[in-house]
Amino acid sequence: MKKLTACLLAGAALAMAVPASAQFAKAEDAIKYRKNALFVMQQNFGRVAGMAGGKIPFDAGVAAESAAVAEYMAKLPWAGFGPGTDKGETKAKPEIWTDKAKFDDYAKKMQDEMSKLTIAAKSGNLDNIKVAVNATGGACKSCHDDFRAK
Ligand code: ASC
Repeated sequence: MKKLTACLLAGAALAMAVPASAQFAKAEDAIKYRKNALFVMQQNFGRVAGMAGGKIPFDAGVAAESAAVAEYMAKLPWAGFGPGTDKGETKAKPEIWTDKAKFDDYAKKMQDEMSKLTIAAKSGNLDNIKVAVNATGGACKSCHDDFRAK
């Protein structure tokens, strides 16, 4: 019994530490998962970008919180791009699975830029936030250009 509990706890800890190992019951669920993670990420990033672009009044607290949520969400979508999830309700191009290393590089670059955005947003300096928003948006765009269907 003790062993089983230890095993379950270790499994749970691993699942939390390594979201990329997430398993899904169906390919459809993985597709939904990655889309929803990207959606929540974009809503939070978009709010900060809106402030950087002067479309939304700048609120340093909201910017810092939104950037932190976007940074965390940026970790999640990749687990949903496993084998067999290339077909369905998705704009993901087949090249994601044939040129995985390039896709992974883009994913990492975006997460790195998102982390810098969190730091900039925490600083409360709007000029720093603008620079980081542009770099992050650029990382989103380059991946979309290569790997997202129109
Ligand atoms: C967004 C969004 C993207 C990126 C991209 C940046 O807010 O939805 O796909 O930023 O437009 O160029």
